[in-house]
Amino acid sequence: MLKNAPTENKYVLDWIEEMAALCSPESIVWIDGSEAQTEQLRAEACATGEMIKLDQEKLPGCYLHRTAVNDVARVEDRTFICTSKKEDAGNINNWMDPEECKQRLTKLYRNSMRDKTMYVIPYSMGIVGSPFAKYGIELTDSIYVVLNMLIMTRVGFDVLSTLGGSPDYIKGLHARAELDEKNRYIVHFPEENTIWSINSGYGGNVLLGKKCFALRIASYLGRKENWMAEHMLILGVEYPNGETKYVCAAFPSACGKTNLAMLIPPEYYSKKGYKVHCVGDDIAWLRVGEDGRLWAVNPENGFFGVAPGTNEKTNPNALHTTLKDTIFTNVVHNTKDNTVWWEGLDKNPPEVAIDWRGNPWDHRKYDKNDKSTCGAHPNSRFTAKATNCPCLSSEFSNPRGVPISAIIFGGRRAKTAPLVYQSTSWQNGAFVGSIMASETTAAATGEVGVVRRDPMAMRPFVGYDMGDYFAHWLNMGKLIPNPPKIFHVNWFRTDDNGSFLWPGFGDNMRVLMWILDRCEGKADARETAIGFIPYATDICIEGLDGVTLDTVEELLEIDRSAWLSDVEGVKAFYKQIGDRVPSELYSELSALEGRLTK
Ligand code: GTP
Ligand code: SPV
Ligand code: MN
Repeated sequence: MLKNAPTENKYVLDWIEEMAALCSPESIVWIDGSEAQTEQLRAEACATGEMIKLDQEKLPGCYLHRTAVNDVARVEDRTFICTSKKEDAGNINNWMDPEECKQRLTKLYRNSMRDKTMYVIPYSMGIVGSPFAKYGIELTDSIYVVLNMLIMTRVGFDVLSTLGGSPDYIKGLHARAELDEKNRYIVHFPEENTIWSINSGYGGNVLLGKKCFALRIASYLGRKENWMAEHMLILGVEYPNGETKYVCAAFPSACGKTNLAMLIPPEYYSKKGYKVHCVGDDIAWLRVGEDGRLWAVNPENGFFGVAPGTNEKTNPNALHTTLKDTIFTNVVHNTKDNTVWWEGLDKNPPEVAIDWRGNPWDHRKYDKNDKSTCGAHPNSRFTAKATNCPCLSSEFSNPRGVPISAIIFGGRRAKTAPLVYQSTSWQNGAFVGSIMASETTAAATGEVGVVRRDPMAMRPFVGYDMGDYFAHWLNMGKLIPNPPKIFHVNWFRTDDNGSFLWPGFGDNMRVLMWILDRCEGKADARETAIGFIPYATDICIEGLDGVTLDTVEELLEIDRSAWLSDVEGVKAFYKQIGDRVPSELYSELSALEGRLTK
């Protein structure tokens, strides 16, 4: 079946041969990245009903896809790190013995592609040929996966020619199989550069370049090779004098990365000439540059963004990015004009519509307190090209990446975490990242809205032991002569009625400016038990409706008893991680406790 293969790489051909023998596809098709082949695949997916072609005048190049009802988010309980020693995967990850895992999954893959086509997708995370790029090949039986990978990564035969005869690529095997949730597995063999995914057709479970490779496998490689793979957006703030400063921010899934990455400055700033440019919205690969600073590249080529809540006010840049060449997943289909809709897009839900499950949808029955009445799934998404983003940074395709002034951690915390605070050193900043917590969201299956510890927003994405991951952070600090300053933000603090105190979205720029001023030594701060806190008067609220100095004071308040109970939560969490948590972090924790009880 591998006649006329576009490569002679023995490591590639032998592996595909072996996987094809296992899955028994009817044919094998190599994905070349050409528009002609892509168009043919779109047509095929539409012919079988796998995708719906939307109105091509209103939404040129746009399609709708619905996944199975039981398959709408990442499945963390079905995600495994299969290292030969259990302790190398750590206590936070699910672990399976690699051989046992392969045996179990081999049974599931056997003949799973009978009568189907196996697509071979050669792709690059990062600019093909650049020193920071890493290559992968995904085998899949899903055209939807192929079309998404074509948007999210750099696909083409140039990947194969750049790889040459080398074995240095990530092997990914994906089969939809029966979409059986009980036999759904997302497994990683970091010691073998291999990813196996079966019985899912959804996003992070199956677009293997994204969470599986660019975070789980890459974090494992980064530790060995002294770089970092992080769940971070990258953005640049351009000053009126033309200079641009870059920051990275790590927030858990569905906690505001895409929104922050594409923010539109409030008029107060835009009038003065400030601009924000998006380099990435989900993943950053970070390396120490020759100049001693930390440099970031976005290894992706598109955005897999949360649809609900995206609108002309909250995130016009994201909305405009999705107006062409976009695949929508699990949103509402407006069958009258053949367009799409989701909760929070506008106040005009379609009269004649199909919901994300594929059933007729009556918006009059929508009850915002009952998620089952939603037209779009809360984790419905758009897959859109980075190059269609109106605020895409000119540095997006710069293989060197961008130098980072600040790293920002953040989560959803109704209480406890203030609007912003600054750590006191790299070590203290790593500690701040390690004690992060956030209310869970619909991006992963399971309960929504419960606080869980999510260090560096990487809890579901570290491909090895969490304690070793913390140690790697501390070690990287020693390797960066001029490290970024580290901050923590919380856009989600609520008042006693449960309403957000902070307007968020574009107005988050006001907090970013304090952060950048701190990096330049231009803004003052108050030293508190948890770190440096702004003086309320230093957060610019000019032009903000309904936010007073008192609101900002409230947003910056630190409730010592809430923090002390958080400290107890951290102790329990560190204990759960196990004995590889570095002693430096325990010192930071007891110092924090000491300051809080003083
Ligand atoms: P992933 O793609 O899952 O990694 O999510 P993300 O971190 O990119 O989150 P995204 O920007 O898509 O935002 C998720 C949800 O949070 C959306 O419903 C947004 O409307 C909401 N959100 C984002 N930023 C803010 C903010 O500043 N304030 C408030 N209140 N909500 C926000
Ligand atoms: C996330 O959950 O953080 C995402 C979506 O970015 S997924 O690709 O499904 O992981
Ligand atoms: Mn994400």
